[in-house]
Amino acid sequence: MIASCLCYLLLPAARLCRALSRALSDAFFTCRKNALLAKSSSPQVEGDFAMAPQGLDQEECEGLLQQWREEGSSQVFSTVSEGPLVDKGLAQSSLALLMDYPGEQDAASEDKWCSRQLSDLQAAENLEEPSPAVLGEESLPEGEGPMWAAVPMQAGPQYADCTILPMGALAAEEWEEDPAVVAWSLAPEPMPQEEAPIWSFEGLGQLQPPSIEIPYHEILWREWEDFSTQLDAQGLEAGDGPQFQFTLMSYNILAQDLMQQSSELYLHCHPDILNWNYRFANLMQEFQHWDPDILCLQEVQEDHYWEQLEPSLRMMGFTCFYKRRTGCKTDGCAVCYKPTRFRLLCASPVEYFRPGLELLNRDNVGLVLLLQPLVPEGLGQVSVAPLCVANTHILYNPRRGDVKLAQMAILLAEVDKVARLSDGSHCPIILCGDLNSVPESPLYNFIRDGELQYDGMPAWKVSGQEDFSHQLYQRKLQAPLWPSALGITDGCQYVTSCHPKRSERPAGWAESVLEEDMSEPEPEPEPVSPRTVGTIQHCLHLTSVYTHFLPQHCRPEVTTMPLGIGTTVDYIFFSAESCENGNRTDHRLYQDGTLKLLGRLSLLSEEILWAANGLPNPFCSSDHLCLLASFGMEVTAP
Ligand code: KL2
Repeated sequence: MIASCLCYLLLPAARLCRALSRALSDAFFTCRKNALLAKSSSPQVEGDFAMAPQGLDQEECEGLLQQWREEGSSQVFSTVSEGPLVDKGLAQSSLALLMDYPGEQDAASEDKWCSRQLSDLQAAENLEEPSPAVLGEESLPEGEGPMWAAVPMQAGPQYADCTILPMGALAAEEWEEDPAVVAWSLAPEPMPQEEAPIWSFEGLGQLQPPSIEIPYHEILWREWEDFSTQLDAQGLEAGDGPQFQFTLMSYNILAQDLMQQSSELYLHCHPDILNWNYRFANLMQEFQHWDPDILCLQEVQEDHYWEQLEPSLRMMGFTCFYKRRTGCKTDGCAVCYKPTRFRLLCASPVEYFRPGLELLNRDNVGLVLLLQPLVPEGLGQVSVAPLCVANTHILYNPRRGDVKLAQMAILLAEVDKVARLSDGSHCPIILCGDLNSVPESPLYNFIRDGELQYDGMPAWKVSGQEDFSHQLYQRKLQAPLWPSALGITDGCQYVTSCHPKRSERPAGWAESVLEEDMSEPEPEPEPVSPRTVGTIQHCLHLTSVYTHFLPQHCRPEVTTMPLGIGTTVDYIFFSAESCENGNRTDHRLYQDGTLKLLGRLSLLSEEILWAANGLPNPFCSSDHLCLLASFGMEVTAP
């Protein structure tokens, strides 16, 4: 810890100077955070975050705050925003690359969404616990202006104290009343690609409306990495022939209840930025900003889902599915997709809890959807394979790698079932979520390599989160990892013969909802072999969108920052074809298969997040970063 802090102190002076100039405009949060840090009883928190607030003493802060109150924040900000906007050009061009689907948001297609969504939601109604008057009946106000800004107009009692702010400029009075402004409303607006001034930074001052500068989106700027041109160069035909392209986001949004239960993890945050209404508005802005076609969320609190997230996401054109954790946990996973881009074939909530089984006595869940890509009409008579999307939040407990592996095995078995085609092969798969395991850990390697020799492995080793090697008692993994009664083979497939028909399944079993008739006999699973005692396998060929390393910074990527320690636990895995190299003991090599990775939103390093006072901060409203990737699927003649 001390070494990390020293390392941070020695970061190049240039970054500190830049951060110093930003600190002025961040005076309010800085001030309050310093005060909080001074009170903090946790030396870890103090050590890690002490560097973030730069250069202002208490008096200066109070002076600036006073000025803010007297003059309105915009004036305060405009006086400190004159520095060179170094990253702006990159910002603009990166955003522009995401604007792949012009015309989707026109009025005609909105109409189409509505009817489509209704029928999908009616399907959803059968799937989950009945929701409090959210599905189907009630009429939502037609949004004029930004789609989700209309949400507060629904103001039933549940919205009474909701301080959702509209997109765009905020009036000075609003700033005075609520300094916890929605930071995303100040982020640069996406621009069409041709207008993006990628060639020069100088002219940007004029191109921009007189903007209020908040430093966070500069510090935390995330590059869009475009691989489509590289694929072209390698002859991997990303651009050849028609493709179905889509973007997918995976995001642990930090359930409010969990945050309050572990409040000691958030002492570095200004209380206002931890307020759910602030975070909700900010998260919505982030969804809207990146505008994914598929959104996989973790730590979605049930009341927030039904009362705020689902209605707002629906207004943004999403159809949403939710699976709450079992037991008394109040959060769960959601998968949302644009019905303009996909048609639902199947939705399968997955519970990992098995009564009476100690290995599976935890309340984590997953959610698997099978989606049929809808090819644009202009492409004529062509077809695309269905896409299987699995989202999960695996157990946190760093000691219980055994539980994590068993949870993953259940998810893989469900994915195998949902994604299996009539010839025994699998359609393209995306498996994403918060796996509470680090890169190159046994659990991670199991997903990537399709095999894990676990026998004798200490349970804490599985996730790589923490080192418990010093502990006297260490739970060891022993074969078999799970009892045969679970009905899952060590190849992570359901034992078809033990598989009760849906109607015979015990109460509480995760029920599949089939929109189309998929009840024909299930094809035999592709055999996974050879079987070795003490080894588990799976036959889905998966590889990670992210490489877990930032070459330009020579630093590891970070997806979350508990107590200032950056780590990767969130992933987007996708189907990639393996290139057999003749030696099965080597790591398999992968190339993109029917799913081509076209781009991704770069992650950040721990050091960069320190400069923004860690996570959450006024700009990023979760303790995780979102993951975002763009894929292409081959379109074939039928
Ligand atoms: O690491 V997480 O945060 O993916 O962001 O997943 C879990 C943890 C989440 C759901 O269980 O709650 C957090 N110490 C710190 N964080 C915890 C703990 C704990 N003991 N238990 C749960 N969480």
